Amino acid sequence: MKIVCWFALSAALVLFSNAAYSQGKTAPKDAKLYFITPHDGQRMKGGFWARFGLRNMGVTHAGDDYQNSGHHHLLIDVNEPIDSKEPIPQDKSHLHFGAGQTETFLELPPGPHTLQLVLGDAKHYPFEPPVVSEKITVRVRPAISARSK
Ligand SMILES: [Cu+2]
Repeated sequence: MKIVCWFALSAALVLFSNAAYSQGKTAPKDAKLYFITPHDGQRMKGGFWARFGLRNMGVTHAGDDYQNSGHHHLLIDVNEPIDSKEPIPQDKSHLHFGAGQTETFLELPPGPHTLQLVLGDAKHYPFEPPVVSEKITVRVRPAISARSK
């Protein structure tokens, strides 16, 4: 019976700590997240490197709970606003860079695409206030082989 109670208590503590966590970690007001490349409106011939810049905060691995640091997330063609009470989703349009990467090679289908960076904390929650980059648009040109069809 005692064991059951202990589990119930620890489960309650886990729930409580997660609830407390979802408030969002505070970020320095002068934190700035931005794209080093590409720039807004840039036209691409094919695959390209996206490089992430961050000022006044540090980049660390997902799971590392250091103050004023987090890991990058790249949002591709996402229109919904960031919900600071929820962890950043993990799917094809929300890429996590949990190993502390600051760049990635992107190969997107032809056409316009929006890109935006969001910094997430150890548990993938946005900061408070959210540390996000400008949303930029890039245009990927169709490949020559696709054009001739
Ligand atoms: Cu993440």
